[in-house]
Amino acid sequence: MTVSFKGKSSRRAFLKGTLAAGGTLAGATLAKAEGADPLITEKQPWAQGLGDGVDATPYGLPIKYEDDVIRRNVEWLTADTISSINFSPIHALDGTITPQGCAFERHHSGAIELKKEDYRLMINGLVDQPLVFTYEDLERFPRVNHTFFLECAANTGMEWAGAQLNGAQFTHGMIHNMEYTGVTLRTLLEEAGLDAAGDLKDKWVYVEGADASSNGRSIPMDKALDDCMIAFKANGEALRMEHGYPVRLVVPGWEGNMWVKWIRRIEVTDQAVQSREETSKYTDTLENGTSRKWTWVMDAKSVVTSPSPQAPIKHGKGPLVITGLAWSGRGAITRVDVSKDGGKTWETARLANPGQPMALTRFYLDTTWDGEEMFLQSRAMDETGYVQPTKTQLREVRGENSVYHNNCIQTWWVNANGEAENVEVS
Ligand SMILES: Nc1nc2c(c(=O)[nH]1)N[C@H]1C(S)=C(S)[C@@H](COP(=O)(O)O)O[C@H]1N2
Ligand SMILES: [Mo]
Repeated sequence: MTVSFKGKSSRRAFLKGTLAAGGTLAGATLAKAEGADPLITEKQPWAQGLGDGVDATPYGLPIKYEDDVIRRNVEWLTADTISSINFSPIHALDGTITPQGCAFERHHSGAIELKKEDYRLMINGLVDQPLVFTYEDLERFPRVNHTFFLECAANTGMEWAGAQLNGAQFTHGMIHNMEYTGVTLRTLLEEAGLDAAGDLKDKWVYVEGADASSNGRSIPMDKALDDCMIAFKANGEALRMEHGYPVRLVVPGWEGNMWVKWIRRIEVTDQAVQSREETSKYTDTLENGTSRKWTWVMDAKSVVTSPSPQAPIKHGKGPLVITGLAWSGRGAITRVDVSKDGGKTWETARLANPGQPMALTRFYLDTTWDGEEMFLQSRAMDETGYVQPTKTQLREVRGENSVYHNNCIQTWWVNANGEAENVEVS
């Protein structure tokens, strides 16, 4: 096995560590008090006075001890922070729902402030009756609730040429998973009437946002009528400004770029617009220089979120919870395997809950760490039978000219101190 470290490519002999558990799983000292613990035996300051009243924080923030669990950007990635991206702190989250306050942002011309009163959504083109909805109009259509992941097609895009960024937040954090409330796009298209469009099979909708970039994208009518949503709430509350307040488009399982924020117009057309965002961007250049286009679906993918470079093992050998996230734009995750030896052997992880279509799935491997180095990987499978590829397999098909749609298996090298680093094995 060849291991390549960040920024360099060195050969390392792979330690054939005996991964057999040391036999002391319930590690005798795991929860046993060694002596008098003042935190148990002494009355603590927080029990000697009163806490905050209920009016202290009308809208709460995370407690200050968690203030490192925040979105972060990588300064050298973009020229400025306006047309830029930051990353969800997935290494520090658990479960599957991403709180809006730390869900990654991607803007092409910055996040805009748009009041509900000033909000308009227009449907035009090949419809029976062009319509303009206000925000209040949207609230009067039957509502649906669904949880979906949004992954930017560029997620993991810096890793094509080699291990690059040191942390799950940076390699895989262009993703979030929220419960959306809104109306189906079908409901609104049918309100405008689609008879004028004739045969719907070869029709498209062109969607654009109210921001300066407009971020226009063409979506096949099939998808528009299938499961797209016009959403105004996420995780129960209004969308945050940075996620498209007051209304965004939800395109389940498809690349994040199509999820137009501050959506202002939907045009029914008889062909794709071939906009900037679907020609010069969000296409995948292959080894021979030609580019794939219309690569809308996000293929199955997974990552170990802990341990990982930002979440080292601090407790030494013994019981260890390995955890991570898996997802597929083609349906539900059915199985996730975890390897500790760079893909030589695999153990099937426990799914915290049965996989939901096009939503994040949490997995756990409850294991025993023998204190030896590990080459940690996870491998997702979805309901179509698709198996997440290794980096080598992905490169065979895609070459190294791509930015988008890198869904290869990730490796963390965990050393004997429990520290983890982004590496590549082949
Ligand atoms: N109007 C508009 N919509 C947009 C964008 C944008 O810049 N403007 N960025 C797109 C991209 S590339 C992505 S990945 C997602 C990011 O959504 P988020 O900021 O809520 O994470 O929004 C998409 N929708
Ligand atoms: Mo994106």
